[in-house]
Amino acid sequence: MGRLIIVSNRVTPPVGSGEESMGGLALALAAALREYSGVWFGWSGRTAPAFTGQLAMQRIQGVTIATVDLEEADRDEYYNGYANKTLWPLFHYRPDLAAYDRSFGEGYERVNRRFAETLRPLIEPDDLVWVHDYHLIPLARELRRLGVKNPLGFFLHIPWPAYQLMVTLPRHRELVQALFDYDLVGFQTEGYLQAFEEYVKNEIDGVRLDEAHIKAFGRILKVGAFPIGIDAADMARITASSRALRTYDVMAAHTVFRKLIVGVDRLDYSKGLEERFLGFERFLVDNPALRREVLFLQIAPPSREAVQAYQEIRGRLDSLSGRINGAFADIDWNPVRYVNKSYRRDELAGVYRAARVGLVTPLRDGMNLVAKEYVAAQDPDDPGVLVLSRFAGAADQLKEALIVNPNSPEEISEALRRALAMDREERIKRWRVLFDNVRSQTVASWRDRFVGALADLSPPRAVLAS
Ligand code: GDG
Repeated sequence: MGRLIIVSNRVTPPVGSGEESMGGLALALAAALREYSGVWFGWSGRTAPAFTGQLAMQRIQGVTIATVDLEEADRDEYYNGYANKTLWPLFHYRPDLAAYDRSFGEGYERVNRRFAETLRPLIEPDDLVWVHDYHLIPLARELRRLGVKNPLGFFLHIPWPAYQLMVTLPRHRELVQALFDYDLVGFQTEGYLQAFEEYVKNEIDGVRLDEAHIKAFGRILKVGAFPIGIDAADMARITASSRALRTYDVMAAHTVFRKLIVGVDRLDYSKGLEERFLGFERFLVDNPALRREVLFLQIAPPSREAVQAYQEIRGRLDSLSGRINGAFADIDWNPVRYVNKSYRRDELAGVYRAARVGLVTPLRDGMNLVAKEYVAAQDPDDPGVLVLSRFAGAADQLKEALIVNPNSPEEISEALRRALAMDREERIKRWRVLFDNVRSQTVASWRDRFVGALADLSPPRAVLAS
């Protein structure tokens, strides 16, 4: 097999950062690049007065990283525009938040073209190219225009929306057609793959040829569900690190005679934070006797702050947490601790382990890695309980969690009551099944399955005569 070229909007880790601040996904992709050798290409995160296409090449911990600067208009129209104001809300079932501005679509096409032109000289004949996420759907089309014949794979980290939602997107057909310039397209779950297939059947008259192939637009595309996982062994290892232990002790000291409920999410409307706060408030109202026995810690580092919907949700959460604390706090206790900053991975591990309940209630989520990290960080002899939204991709696999509809404050309240009352025996029983899943379906196996499927394009990519 040739080299592996990974393309994503941003190249994580942010240059110069230590491993403790990298996400599990970044670690896994970096490890793949060390193994297969290759290049990780993406936007530097910086803007320049004019686009030059100048590549900055660096070697960080055995991985070659190639980045390019964009123009301010690129950032506004492509990243903050089409990617995060149009596709993200729509794919997370929020058409009410989706903005359809022609300049966004133009910026999106332009940046994909620029990415392709800048990346083209780096691609050698035997390389496999693996493109990540909704920012870069048209990249394969642009690379093909430049004569690239290599196997091109695409993985969508977020949901694929239901057919009726997809057709609300202006020029949806062009976007879907662009996916057919890849050889392999991967989704997080069978459900998202089915939604994609439904679109192709209804809208293009496409057909599923077999388990793994869809024919449409005169092309045959290999497809599959590739549920992403985490490095469970690494999570267990960092849970025993000195910083994780110190964080655990701090949390334990703050919750003496109390049980900790924890949520960890980017500050994003798709994560269901408002609904979660309302569910917790409902729990306090419904269970006066249990009130002083709990502390709800929500860690929510801000993200995409240039986008208005993200500024608005921040304001609403500030007032909601204030309202709950105002109504229920005592001189020595606040029910909600809401923090808007990010923590190191080893600190998060300590927090997860100290929490009796992991509260993961997105309204929509491609997978949700926090749910898996929470499971991996638990003490096998005294594990906590995962409360999980049915609308997270992870709910397909983590069936022993307490599954809830995140839109229902009553269901959240009831699940919290059950989780807090659950005896050790049942907690252990459920956790073992969850942990087996998290331990066996890791981020490395996800990566190897995807790269394996891309390397093995049999029957080979066929461009049918129209
Ligand atoms: C997208 C899809 C899919 C969070 N706060 C801190 C921190 N995090 C880390 C978590 C976790 C990661 O960020 C978040 O991953 P999620 O999967 O929960 O969500 P998205 O960011 O929306 O990711 C999602 C994922 O892609 C992978 O395919 O699962 O559905 O939306 O690893 O731990 N990490 C650190 N400090 C924090 O404060 N260090």
